Amino acid sequence: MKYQFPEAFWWGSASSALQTEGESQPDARGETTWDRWYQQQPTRFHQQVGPQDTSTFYQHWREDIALLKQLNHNSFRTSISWSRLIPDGTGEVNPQAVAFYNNVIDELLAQGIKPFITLFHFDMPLVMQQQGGWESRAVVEAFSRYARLCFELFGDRVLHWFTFNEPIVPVEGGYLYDFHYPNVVDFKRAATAAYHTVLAHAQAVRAFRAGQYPGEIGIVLNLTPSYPRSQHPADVKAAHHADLLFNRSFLDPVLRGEYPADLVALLQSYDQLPACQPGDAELIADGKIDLLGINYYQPRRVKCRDSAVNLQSPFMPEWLFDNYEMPGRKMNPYRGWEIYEPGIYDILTNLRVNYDNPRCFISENGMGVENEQRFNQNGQINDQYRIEFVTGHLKWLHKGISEGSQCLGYHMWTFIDNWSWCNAYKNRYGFVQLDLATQQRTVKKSGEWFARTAVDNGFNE
Ligand code: BGP
Repeated sequence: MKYQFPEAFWWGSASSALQTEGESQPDARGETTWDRWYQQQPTRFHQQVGPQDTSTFYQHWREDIALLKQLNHNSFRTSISWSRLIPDGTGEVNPQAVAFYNNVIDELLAQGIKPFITLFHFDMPLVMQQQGGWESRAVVEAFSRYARLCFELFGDRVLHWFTFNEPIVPVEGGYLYDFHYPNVVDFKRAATAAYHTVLAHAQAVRAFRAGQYPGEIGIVLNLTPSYPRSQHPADVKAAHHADLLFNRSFLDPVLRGEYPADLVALLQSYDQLPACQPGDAELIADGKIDLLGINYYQPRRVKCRDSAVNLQSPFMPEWLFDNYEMPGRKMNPYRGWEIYEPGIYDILTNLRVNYDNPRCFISENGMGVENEQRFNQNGQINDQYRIEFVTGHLKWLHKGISEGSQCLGYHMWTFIDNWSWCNAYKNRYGFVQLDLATQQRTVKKSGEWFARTAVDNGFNE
């Protein structure tokens, strides 16, 4: 069967500034929370590799864009580093950063590759974090100034903007589960940070609309469909709660312009609602997007709690549900995440049926592999597993499109193996293998496969 995709489908991949750029000396960019955390606690990072050890995109941008072209990308997402552009978050603009991002954008366009630009991909300038990070309304203001500056500088050429990448991840990581700075565990503070992120997003959208820049603006959300263990009402309710907290807390504001009433009621019942101010509801209503990026890696399996919660302990999401290890689920043996290809179709169907079928695309999907070097044959990584992973997901994506979903493209995570936060280089995801020591790049089998698929706009099976 031929899986043919719509005309002008976006084929490409995604990456981010901090994970690839390098050049993190004080005169090149301001410190981020990651630089500081790594200095303080290097052992929290896999093999103690920190954010300075990258594929050095800051130097190799021209060569890497040539590789993107070789892999027949017609689009590519990366982020601008706030701390490179404005080292202290609010003050002087760094002219070297402006020149660098101009070079990247111009070269992408010269090679026929649409630049998709994210404004915030986990890399909070340290100064902004010291002023409260997303818990602070002042930082919300600062973000919208930074966003406006990016639209002014690059908006004549960048036509696809994304305010945030996976905004819930810094909230979960930084305020609930201790895998991002500032390593706090406090639900109310998490809820406040999440709420202010939504406000920051909406202010940036307002600025974009007010400036009448060409192109469109969206956000990238990691959506994890929540499947209940059974149809027992208690399991179904648990899955609904997980969905409210981890998907709809961002999805509803950006697509419907408001929070789900049952999420508000739920948080209120546990006294966990963040403080709001007059005008917030109007601001959130103005934050509706033109384009949704969907990151999909794995679903969430949920069951009701088997034991009562200790009401003396601080509130946590796990009061409302338990994660469920479904027997027989298909696992990625090299990363430990479930592989469930129909999840991508379920996301599209949910958006089509319940959210008025928004314009969207898959902005990340990918397969992480530990010790991938073991699959090296004659100097090339033979990653047949990754080709199967991508085809499996593309088939379900194709089905969603054939039923009417407005899914406009598919971007893989990621282009070149990159530094991945606390996991550093533990799990490799790239189409291109990176030798960190020599900086040599070698296209993997999956990269060659992707190049053919992009040029054929589909594949046969
Ligand atoms: C996504 C992030 C990426 C990247 C990826 C891989 O959620 O957007 O920035 O980190 O996950 O994650 P890991 O290396 O933990 O497998």
